[in-house]
Amino acid sequence: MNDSDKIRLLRDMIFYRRFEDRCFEAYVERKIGGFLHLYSGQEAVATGVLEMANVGVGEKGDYVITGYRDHVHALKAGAPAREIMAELYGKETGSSRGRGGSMHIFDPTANFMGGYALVGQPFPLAAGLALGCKHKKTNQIAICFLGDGANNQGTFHETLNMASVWNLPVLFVCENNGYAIGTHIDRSTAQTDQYKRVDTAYNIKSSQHDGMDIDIVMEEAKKAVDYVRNEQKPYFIEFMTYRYRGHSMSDAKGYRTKEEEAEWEKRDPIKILSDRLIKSGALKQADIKKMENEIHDEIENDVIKFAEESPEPDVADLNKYVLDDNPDPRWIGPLK
Ligand SMILES: Cc1ncc(C[n+]2csc(CCOP(=O)(O)OP(=O)(O)O)c2C)c(N)n1
Ligand SMILES: [Mg+2]
Repeated sequence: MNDSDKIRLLRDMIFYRRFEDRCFEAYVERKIGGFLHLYSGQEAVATGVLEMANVGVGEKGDYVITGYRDHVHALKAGAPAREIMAELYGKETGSSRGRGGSMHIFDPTANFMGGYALVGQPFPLAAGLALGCKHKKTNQIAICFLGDGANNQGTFHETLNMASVWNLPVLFVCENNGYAIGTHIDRSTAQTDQYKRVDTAYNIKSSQHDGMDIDIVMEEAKKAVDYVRNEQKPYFIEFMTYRYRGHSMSDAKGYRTKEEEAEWEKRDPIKILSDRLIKSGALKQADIKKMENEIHDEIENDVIKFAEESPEPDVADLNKYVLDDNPDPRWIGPLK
């Protein structure tokens, strides 16, 4: 990968960090309501993995699916930032027409299949997407991102077993940030190395890597993506990472220490890549400052402006996207 690609990736990650910081601010201003789970600290995982996949090419590309911490995955998959922000604002122009909110970003034109509130829900859906790819022989794969906590759900075990038995082209990406809400992984999970839970039990190849260094993420993700596509088999890749903010906006982080946070922040994914690019002479500190300013302006003058100025959904449309011609007689139809 050449310097200009690395600079583009740095720009992506700075954009994602600022996007999320701006979400935080808009939430405090009560412009955004409901649940809001931010991804700051974990950017190298979604950015690096999806850089190695076939995304941003519309419906011929790979499928991407994840849980509720979903903004950055959707952005990197190619969903427009404006529409994601408008969704968070509950506006009609949002990616789910303002009906879904933060946890339910969905963009079929980017093959971004959501955005799910229920922990573990995307596992079987990812297997279904992969089964479709296999049947249609399209050479697409499904990429399922989920947290460490999700691996204690029944859906994880059921899906990994089926994916292995049926040789489904699905890449499971475990974002191990050490916590499920306020519960440290040591208190919830017998085998804390997630990749060890799948190789023997489900006969799926698996590995564990640093998730803070995007160069490592890309190198390992490339091998995993190629394996899934070429062998038509699942792979489970685990990245060790950290979320800087609380689980959601209502979390004061009382369960962890400032020292622990500071240790992880030393290995910030944006810092690692920018230091490397400065050291190699590809960028100067002033170039990064300029990039940050441009991103700041783009988010204010385009993304936020679009969300603020977009209309609210019309109350008359309350039932518009609710199934209302379901032939099942038990279906009572839309509320009158
Ligand atoms: C089926 C279900 N059970 C419980 C919850 C409540 N809940 C929301 S997030 C979460 C923890 C998930 O942790 P992890 O998978 O590690 O993801 P992270 O938040 O760390 O990204 C739980 C238990 C839920 N949303 N869905
Ligand atoms: Mg977690």
